Amino acid sequence: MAKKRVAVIGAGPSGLAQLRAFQSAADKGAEIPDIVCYEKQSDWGGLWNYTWRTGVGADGEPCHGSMYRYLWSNGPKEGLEFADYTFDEHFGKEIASYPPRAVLFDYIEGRVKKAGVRDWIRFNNVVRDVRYDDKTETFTVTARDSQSDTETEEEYDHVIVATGHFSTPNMPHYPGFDTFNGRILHAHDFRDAREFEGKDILIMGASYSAEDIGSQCWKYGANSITSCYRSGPMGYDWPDNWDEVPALEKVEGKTAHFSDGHTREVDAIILCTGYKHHFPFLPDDLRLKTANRLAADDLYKGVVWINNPKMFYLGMQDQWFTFNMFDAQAWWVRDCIMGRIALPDTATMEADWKKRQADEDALEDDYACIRYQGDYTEELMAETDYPGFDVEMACQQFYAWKKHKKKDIMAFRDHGYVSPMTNKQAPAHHTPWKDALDDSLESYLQTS
Ligand code: FAD
Ligand code: NA0
Repeated sequence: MAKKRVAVIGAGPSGLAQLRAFQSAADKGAEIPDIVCYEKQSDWGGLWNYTWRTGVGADGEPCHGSMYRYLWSNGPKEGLEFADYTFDEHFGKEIASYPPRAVLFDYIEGRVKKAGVRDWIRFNNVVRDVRYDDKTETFTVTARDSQSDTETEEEYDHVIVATGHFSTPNMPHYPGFDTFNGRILHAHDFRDAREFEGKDILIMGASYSAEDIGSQCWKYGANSITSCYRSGPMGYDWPDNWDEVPALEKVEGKTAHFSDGHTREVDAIILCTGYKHHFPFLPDDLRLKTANRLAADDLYKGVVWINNPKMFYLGMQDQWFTFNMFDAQAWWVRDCIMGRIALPDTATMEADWKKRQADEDALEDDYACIRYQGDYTEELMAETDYPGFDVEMACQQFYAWKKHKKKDIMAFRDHGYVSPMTNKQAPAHHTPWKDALDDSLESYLQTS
């Protein structure tokens, strides 16, 4: 029988987890399918591959990057650590718990360099179209190589979509935006907080981007920060020059009007209003449509596209757990493709995601959400040979992180946590986050 062919779309943390999953099976002597990974950027790492570009990239495609300079992990690294490649192994020592982007990029890259899977990736290749043929039971993947300016069309038995879902901005319109006398941008296009030094800024939204982009602007010298919420406030004990206020109603000139009647003069508006699941390369019958939630629509076990179970999606959930959850998914998808895991009938798969959503809807608070996603990760891990880890301990680190944020939102990154992989306590970072203006790998890793 001819070898199966598998297309992986995207070489971010999810796609790379998939490559590592197959490579680890090959390492143990299994015969694996032929894998081709399409990556539209010139390097791997997904969002962790920083670019200064915004808008349209050099290849004429929408720029994928939503990362900005000076970003430090928003959760403790102990919650995202790979079970098969620890921070300790990569850096040769324990490092502090909230690594900046460059440090996490180095860690992600370390594992796949060791696995030797770079040759499986076609860089500068944007997937433009995927079609399924019922007669041949294969997918045709059409991609454009931006270097050679040529198109390829190839057949695959399986397609795994790992293109992320924090790249296409959700951009609401409010009255007065079209005549605002300042800059309006989405978090996706935010790059360097120093642009807003001395400025009065309005942040819209009340989630991670709002919290962190506001914090960056505060750290790098914005004059004032006003953040406004639609549903509920973030509710942290903000610094004196940060006000959290109710919803924006309109802007007039540079004046922002809020629903409680008060007004504020602002120089720039940063829309931290979230992202859309967007798959312009997929036709209706293959395209996932879901809200940003812990149990996505139409995905059995959170990964199998129930309308055509030869197709898979990785990392499409909202995320507490990240890299090790993507691993759990990738190992599970690998085993499904390799015939080690059998899929049930469509009705059972449909009932599965609906039950997961009903369970999610019943969760009472963030602590329960963390546990829920930990349980999901554990469920998938238990069905494969992924090394596994102490999920309960990882949850405990997340709980401590939440308490540290509540206590002091500008100092939570000064804490260290215990690795669920090595059981070792991370050291405190040498400089408090608010004073550490250099986010380079060299600066972070120095010991004093
Ligand atoms: P991505 O990282 O988005 O990678 C997707 C890849 O697919 C990209 O390389 C892209 O170029 C490629 N691609 C897209 N479309 C195509 C196409 N048509 N053809 C070919 N290739 C394509 N998580 C944490 O754990 N800790 C954090 O501190 C953290 N910070 C974050 C900060 C920001 C600003 C954002 C937006 C997210 C953050 N996240 C964080 C969450 C993030 O989602 C994950 O860490 C991770 O990057 C998701 O990996 P992914 O591979 O699923 O998607
Ligand atoms: P994110 O914060 O970009 O995190 C993504 C927010 O936008 C919600 O508060 C929502 O309000 C609000 N919103 C949406 N539409 C609105 C509208 N029309 N008017 C006003 N407000 C609106 O997005 P979401 O989806 O969490 O919140 C949208 C990801 O990026 C996260 O996974 C996070 O981990 C990652 N991230 C990480 C970091 C760091 O690591 C930094 C930034 C982002 P409502 O009313 O719907 O609640 C440091």
